[in-house]
Amino acid sequence: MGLKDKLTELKENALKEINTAEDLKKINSIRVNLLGKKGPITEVLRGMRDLPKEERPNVGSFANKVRDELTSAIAERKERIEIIKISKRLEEEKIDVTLPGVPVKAGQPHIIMQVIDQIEKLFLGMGYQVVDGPEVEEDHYNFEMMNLPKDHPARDMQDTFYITDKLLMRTQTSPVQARTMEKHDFSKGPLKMISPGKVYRRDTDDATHSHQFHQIEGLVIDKNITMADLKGTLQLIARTVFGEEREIRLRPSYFPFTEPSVEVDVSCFKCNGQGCSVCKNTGWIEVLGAGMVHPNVLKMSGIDADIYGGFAFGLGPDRFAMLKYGVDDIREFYLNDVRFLKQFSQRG
Ligand code: FA5
Repeated sequence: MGLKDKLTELKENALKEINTAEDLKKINSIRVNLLGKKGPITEVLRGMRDLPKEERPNVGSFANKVRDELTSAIAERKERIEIIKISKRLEEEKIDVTLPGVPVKAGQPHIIMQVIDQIEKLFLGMGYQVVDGPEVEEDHYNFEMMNLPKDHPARDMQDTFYITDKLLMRTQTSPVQARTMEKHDFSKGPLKMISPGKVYRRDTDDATHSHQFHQIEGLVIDKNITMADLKGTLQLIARTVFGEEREIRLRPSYFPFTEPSVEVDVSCFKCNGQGCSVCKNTGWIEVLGAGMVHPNVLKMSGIDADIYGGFAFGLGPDRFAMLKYGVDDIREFYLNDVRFLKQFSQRG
């Protein structure tokens, strides 16, 4: 058999093998065997040495043609195998859109935030602005502008985390009162604001006290504001958050920045006013302090106390949340145990 016939036969057999190869591994091994240095084509070409000189170019170019044909047959087959592989995968990985979905675990606002949101909504509806203040506060705003000069004995009412002589972790949201009053332009109308946020005190943690807790400050300054406006506002807050059934009481109290001052208690959720360990046997839980803004506070913020007056309050959303949801230990709010928190889902 001549070399050309040998090559033709080899090509036909190789093409059969190439076109029936099922995977890339197989096609790669065919390529190496067929076209490699020890492969049959190289072998045939070696036989050219025995051919007469004039026949060599003819056979040589035929051999190159065969090699090119096989190379492109291999490339085509390779591509085909890839396509088959992809369509097989697509077939296998088809998504069944009728299968039920995997539920996604959604978070929710913390129970204290839920109370703050509720109170914010109530006040926004009455035209109050919501104001933010810094948690790292100046002694000047936290105490002095609130009518608590240095060495005033009432500073002991709020044991303080000091950072420097002049800087502290605010013990109350009341400094936002001074910050807002200083900036207010009364030609544009009365001042009505609330300010929710975190406050810090060196209190010993127990069932109703935490060293970090929340307050919502409220402040209204205008002409002719009376104690009756304050009482009506406090009653509205209590009814909105707790419903009609829970009672509130006002007790005379003292704050350096209000005169007169009151403290507001809500009847204990646990014993319904009978007295228990949560309310320390009083039947009541203190939830907020309030009063008529002291003239000194107005004056220090540049407001004419002969024309303007108002009321202020500072309520504890943590205590509100305890009463509203029947939580008998404030520390639960700060442990962030998901099993506890998810009991109060807004989604029901
Ligand atoms: C004040 O902080 C005043 N700034 C409130 C105020 C504002 C009075 C404006 C008048 C005018 P007091 O220290 O009582 O007041 O705290 C207010 C409320 O914060 C309390 O009624 C209580 O609900 C809450 N509270 C106080 N200490 C703690 C504590 N350690 N843990 C949790 N809640 C607390």
